[in-house]
Amino acid sequence: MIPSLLRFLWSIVAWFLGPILRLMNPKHNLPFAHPSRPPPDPNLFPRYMQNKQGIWLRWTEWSPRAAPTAVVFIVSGRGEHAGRYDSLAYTLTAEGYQVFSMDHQGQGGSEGDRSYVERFQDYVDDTQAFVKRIMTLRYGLSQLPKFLIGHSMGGLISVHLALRDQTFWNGIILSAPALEADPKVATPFMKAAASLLSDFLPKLGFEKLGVETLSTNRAVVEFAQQDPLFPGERLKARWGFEMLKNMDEVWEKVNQVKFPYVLVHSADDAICSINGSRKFHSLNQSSDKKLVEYSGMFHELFTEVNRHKVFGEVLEFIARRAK
Ligand SMILES: *[C@@H]1O[C@H](CO)[C@@H](O)[C@H](O)[C@H]1NC(C)=O
Ligand SMILES: CC(=O)N[C@H]1CO[C@H](CO)[C@@H](O)[C@@H]1O
Repeated sequence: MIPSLLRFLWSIVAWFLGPILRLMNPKHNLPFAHPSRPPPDPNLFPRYMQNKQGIWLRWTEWSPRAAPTAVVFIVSGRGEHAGRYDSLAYTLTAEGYQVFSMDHQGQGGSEGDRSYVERFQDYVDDTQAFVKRIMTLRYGLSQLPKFLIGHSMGGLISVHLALRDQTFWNGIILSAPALEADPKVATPFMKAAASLLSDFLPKLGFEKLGVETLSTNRAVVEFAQQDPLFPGERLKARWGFEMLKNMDEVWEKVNQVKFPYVLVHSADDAICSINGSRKFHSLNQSSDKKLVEYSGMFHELFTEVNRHKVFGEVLEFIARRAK
């Protein structure tokens, strides 16, 4: 009661202070990267690309021993970086697939304000530009079947990306996608407050998410606690508002979804509820779709003790469509 009252009073104060706060938090306050800045030496930093905002984004690739038979793009979740997908990527390269992943702006080895984005669609634009760049650089790969694997926030990015060009991808794999906020948290009042703060204090930090409920695999949690590239930044106002807005957009467009997909999600996921995945799956969209529910696993199915079961689903999905 008291926190919501304070939030409400704060919204009123913020309303009056708006013009001043706007000046203090300019909307297009670019991070330290700038388009006029010379690019890093490509010989020293070959795996960087510059996005439309001038931010340098780092990417990673994993190659199979022989000529690849399919190409897979991994879209990581909030605060993450490509290195957290080594185990999944090696599993894919062992099957003969070429794998790529780019660290989102504000995350991992990429530039940008930590855990901040001006517009959620900037993540989608960056990912689309990255895919396009790889397909141009490695012309041979563009002839191969293409797959997208999105985890958590990366799942939300992947749905938006796939909707832009549904025939480009041979299949989409969604792992615990962030499609729906907990209705107990995202109340209409909270949404209104988030909208206000997103305008007036976009970089205001909120909750800090712990890593304990990422995986039941203790080794993964302990590693995450010490990973300097995964520092567990506070959620920021603009980021939160943009997430909510883009989740809502999924439900407006869900009946347009035609792309083949497999959804993997655990009923014991405390970070992204399985409810969103069940709802997405129940609304008729694609004729080629599958939802696999697990229990006893947490949010990161790809790092779980029993991840081989999840990898099995992913490999089977790709193998069937990579011909
Ligand atoms: C998920 O759905 C169930 C059943 O409708 C509900 O009881 C539960 O509160 C929901 N959980 C979240 C996080 O939305
Ligand atoms: C349950 C449902 O709405 N099914 C529809 C899904 O889409 C196909 C093709 O558009 C329809 O034939 C089904 O009736």
